[in-house]
Amino acid sequence: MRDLGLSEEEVMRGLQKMRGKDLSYDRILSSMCTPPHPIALKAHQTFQETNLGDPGLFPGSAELEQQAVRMMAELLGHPNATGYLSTGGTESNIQAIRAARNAHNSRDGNIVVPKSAHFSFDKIGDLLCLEIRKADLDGDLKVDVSSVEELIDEKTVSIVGIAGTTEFGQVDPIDRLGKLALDSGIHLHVDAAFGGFVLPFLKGSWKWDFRAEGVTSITIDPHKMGMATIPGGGLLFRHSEDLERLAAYAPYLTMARPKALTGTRSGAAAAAIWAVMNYLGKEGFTKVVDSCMDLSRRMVSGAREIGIEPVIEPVMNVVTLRMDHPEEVRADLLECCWRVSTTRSPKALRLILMPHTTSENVDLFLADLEDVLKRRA
Ligand code: 0PR
Repeated sequence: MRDLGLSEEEVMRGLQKMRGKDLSYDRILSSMCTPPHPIALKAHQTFQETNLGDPGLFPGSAELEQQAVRMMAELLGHPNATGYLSTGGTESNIQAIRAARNAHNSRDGNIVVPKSAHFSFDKIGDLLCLEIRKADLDGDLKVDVSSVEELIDEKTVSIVGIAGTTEFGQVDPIDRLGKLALDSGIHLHVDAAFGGFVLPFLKGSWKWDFRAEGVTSITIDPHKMGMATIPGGGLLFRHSEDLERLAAYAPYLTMARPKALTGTRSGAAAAAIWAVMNYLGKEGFTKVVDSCMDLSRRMVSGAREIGIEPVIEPVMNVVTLRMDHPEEVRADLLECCWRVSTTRSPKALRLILMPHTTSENVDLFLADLEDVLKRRA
């Protein structure tokens, strides 16, 4: 650190220089994040100094958190669900599995996750000393329930289903997993980090949330399709005793039994989540999701016109285009300033059509993709 401080102008100049190195979102097709909704930014700024780690000092912020949790609980089909706002999908998944492990009271257990599970589950295995068993997928890239069943034994503390897989945006058969969990007397955690703010606004009668019997907890991320500021995550439990299993004891705080994984945590995130949900309402979110789905369909039909097929018909706003060497195509597209990602199996180019993407950019992207593929042919 320097001995003497800089002027405000010098600091700001230094910051702007670095900010200039960051990419703007418009040509990013690889991210599950998007610029926060303007109302989220305003809310965030207003609550920047608040700390939900000591909620008695910030009762207004704490009320916003409770109300945001209640809105999400209602969205997920169980208005009485309890939970808290986390830093994102990783924390929510850790905490859900920690609650399941504590309910099982075992220290050498296992969990069964789909092969498509997010890498946060590998961290969970390490952190919570659980064996991570990976179940096969079917031809549609949904988890094969019979494979899950085969992997369960008396040491299994939870099974996991994904409502919106990271790579393909697929939804596992949560209702069938729920029945299996009930029959086996174990938890079913649903990772809807991405799908949580998409699936409720799609037409169709999915049973993937608390409406499916046997679902004990759900991860839902406002900082992805919820358009809140980072870090904004959510974790909900069907039964309040599962949330209690996360409590620590801190008698000197204004809340003696905090449940979050982190100590100090941002009230600004709670304000941002509360603000976007109230500002947009179900009608506003439906428009956002409709538009992202329109763009996904536009991407797929444009790809078909240049001879590329999707791996699956998009269930959500994740489009995967099947090809042999997606990493090389990705590198070529980078030269046209497009950021895309790739999948491992089956091999594909992965595109996420987030609220920041426009139809003009989808068309420009498709034209560049066609050029890249022609050059490689
Ligand atoms: N569960 C699922 C299904 C996810 O897709 C993700 C993240 C998580 C859990 C973990 O969430 P946090 O990252 O909030 O802890 N999915 C994206 C991914 O890993 C996150 C992401 C977002 C990556 C923006 C890159 C990026 O630019 O691909």
